[in-house]
Amino acid sequence: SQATVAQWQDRKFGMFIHFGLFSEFGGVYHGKQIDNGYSEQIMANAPIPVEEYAAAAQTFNPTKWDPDAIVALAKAAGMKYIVITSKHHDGFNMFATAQTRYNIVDATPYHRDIVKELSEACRRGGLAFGVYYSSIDWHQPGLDHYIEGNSNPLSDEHARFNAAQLRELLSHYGPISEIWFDMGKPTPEQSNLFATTVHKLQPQAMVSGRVWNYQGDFTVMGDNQVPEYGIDEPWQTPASIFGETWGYRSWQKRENVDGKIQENILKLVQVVSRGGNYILNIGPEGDGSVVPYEAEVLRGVGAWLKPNGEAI
Ligand code: JFZ
Repeated sequence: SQATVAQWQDRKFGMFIHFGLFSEFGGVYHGKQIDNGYSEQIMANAPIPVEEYAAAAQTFNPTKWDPDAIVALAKAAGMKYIVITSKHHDGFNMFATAQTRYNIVDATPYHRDIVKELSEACRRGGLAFGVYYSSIDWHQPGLDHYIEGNSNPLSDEHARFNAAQLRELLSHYGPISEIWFDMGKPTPEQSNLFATTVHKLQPQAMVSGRVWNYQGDFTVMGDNQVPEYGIDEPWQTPASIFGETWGYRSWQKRENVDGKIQENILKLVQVVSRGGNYILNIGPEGDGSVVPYEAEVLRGVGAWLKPNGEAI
């Protein structure tokens, strides 16, 4: 409905979190810095054999993950919502899913539902909560892995698996503000299955345009892309602080924090003044801790936004 869309648009500024099994690698494989793509896609970029990648779950134990501190950071930045990767292209699930044991609760020593605990922290802190959900899954049996997997149509079995996971995400985590679908090449029927599955269970949940086939509720701009002028539909610009990665990269150069703060204030003002929604990413480390540089950037944006936010 119009009210739902207006509510989503009014939030204007949110936190994106790319956190998953890939965070444990931090952009490094067998001692080598993997620099030919985003670090959250290291499985495909290195490449890492499926079994070897999956074995990393046995030591994935993000004990420094603190959802209330993340919510406090988002609020200090002036953000109104958080969207976290429930499942990225590697197929590893950061929530308790009954569809596969390849998830944070069943396959790691951590045994806790990251998505659940963040959803509850958001509720406590008064922030809206949404999830990123990758339609492609390099862990699916029989799937042509990696790059081929990015563009191949989904099998009907895989589409049913995704729909079952969507029902879980929409049933067990309270109100969901948006489902950030990404990538894959679903058929029109599959895109429709995903969008209607969302809307049936939570009519207010906004579906990202990357569900494809015109089934989305909002348009996602290219990463870090700010359009020259407003458009007559709900839209969002996703931005990563470094441009080259969304997931944690241990060897990332982190320079000129003041410049980075200015850059993000400018993008935020451009996006919001043109009617869009700005979602700025952090990529926590494998132990769950927030990268100090990223926290500094967010706090810097918030320090400017507090006295000036009303004007935009
Ligand atoms: C996708 C993912 O593949 C990536 O790992 C990350 O999660 C990012 C937020 O989304 O990458 C894309 C998808 C679409 C565009 C650019 C990067 N695009 O349309 O410009």
